[in-house]
Amino acid sequence: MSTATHKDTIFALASGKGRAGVAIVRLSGRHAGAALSALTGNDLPAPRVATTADLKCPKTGALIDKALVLWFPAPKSFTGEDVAELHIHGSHAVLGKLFEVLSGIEGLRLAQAGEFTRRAFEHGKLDLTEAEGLHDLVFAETEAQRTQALYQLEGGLGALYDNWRDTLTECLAHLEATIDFSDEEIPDGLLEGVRKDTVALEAEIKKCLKDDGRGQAIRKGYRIALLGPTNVGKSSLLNALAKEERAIVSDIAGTTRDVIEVHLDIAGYPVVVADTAGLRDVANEIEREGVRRARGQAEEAHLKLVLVDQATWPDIPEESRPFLGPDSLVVITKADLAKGKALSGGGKGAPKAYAISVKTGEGLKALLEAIEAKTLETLQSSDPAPITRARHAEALREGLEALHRFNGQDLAQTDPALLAEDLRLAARALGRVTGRVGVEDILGKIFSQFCIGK
Ligand SMILES: Nc1nc2c(ncn2[C@@H]2O[C@H](COP(=O)(O)OP(=O)(O)OP(=O)(O)O)[C@@H](O)[C@H]2O)c(=O)[nH]1
Ligand SMILES: [Mg+2]
Repeated sequence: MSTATHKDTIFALASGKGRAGVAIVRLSGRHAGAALSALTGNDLPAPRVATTADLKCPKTGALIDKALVLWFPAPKSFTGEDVAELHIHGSHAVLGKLFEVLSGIEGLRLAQAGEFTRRAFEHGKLDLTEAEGLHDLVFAETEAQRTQALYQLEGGLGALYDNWRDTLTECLAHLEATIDFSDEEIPDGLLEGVRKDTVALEAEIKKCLKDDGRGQAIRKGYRIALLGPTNVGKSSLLNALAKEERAIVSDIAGTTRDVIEVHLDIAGYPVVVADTAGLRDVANEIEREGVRRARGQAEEAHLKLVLVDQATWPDIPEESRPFLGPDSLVVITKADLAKGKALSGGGKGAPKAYAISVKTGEGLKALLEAIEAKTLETLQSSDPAPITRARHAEALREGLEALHRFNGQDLAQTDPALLAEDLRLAARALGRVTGRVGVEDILGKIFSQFCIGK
């Protein structure tokens, strides 16, 4: 871990934007203490004790605000550096004045996105998975997102990857012993033990990779695409699910062109429902682009709702048929117009069909229950998700490849130095997930996704 020392002291609003009773401005770096003293015109307060203070412009002596200040000397702070927190009144004018004054203090500058967390990482306060967990917790909107983010922030995910890496390091040490020592000095069964551990690890990583997608779906939402011909009632269903008029509904075929998304909380899980353009062959360039986007949504979706008008039921329009499958549900729309026509079942082997009417509300509850069941089937598990980002999966795949190569070699017949290289590669790949090794090149990308003040 690098022990970075930063020249600049950074500051930013750590609390939410907009008018509020209290806003928190955080300073981090070696000038934080001097800046706090200059603002209060006093000695530094006792560490970690909330203290009231008049904040004044050091140059003019003019009062900025009455504040509560906190002083966290390094290394016992969020970033591991000297940190000061100013709890001020959360108005635009107070913040504006304070920022103007802070910018005028020697050595201070506004923080970039994610810079506080990056410093915390560089000072060993958080590993990369914990930093990502912190980011996810700040953005969590549903219970499942909160639980997953907190597990990650608390080091659960990092511990899993560290354990795997420890196993590999131990195997590597045993293997290297066979290079450095003579046969008589090496205990019996050493190589067999290594093989047993690496085979078990390969199986475990493989199992986790199968679970790829769950953690990311909890972060980004379980995706549902509404698909079907024009005028079938896709936008009407979207509005019914959102319980507000999000999409334009009209009896003009081809009303929806762009994808319209609504975010729902279903049983504590995040769900993103996407309304799409009606599927049809059209000359109009804009609508054709809409249809292309609809197909893109269908590809990305965890669940496809294939909408069929009761008037055409049980025929499923040609364009919609490719979307039928185990990850789709058929929805028969406008049931209120069915005039006694039977709308159940799609025949033997056909996917289960749900008849609904957004006019009367009929069938909506059963459809929602089916959506909930599908969501839980994919996202619910008693185990925390082992992969919550694409970069975790990439590193795991790379580690698995090296491990698989290692396990494919005859340990007694192969040069231990060559064997060791594969174990080293696997360990390095896993180490990148927590940021223990070789991550300089990706740090900028990871932390720039954070917000300013985090
Ligand atoms: N009677 C009745 N009419 C409905 C129902 N659902 C939708 N409609 C009507 O069907 C027409 C088309 O509805 P939309 O929701 O705009 O259809 P769409 O599938 O989004 O259409 P495009 O955006 O053109 O692809 C509108 O006039 C709606 O009022 C329903 O359950 N019952
Ligand atoms: Mg529409």
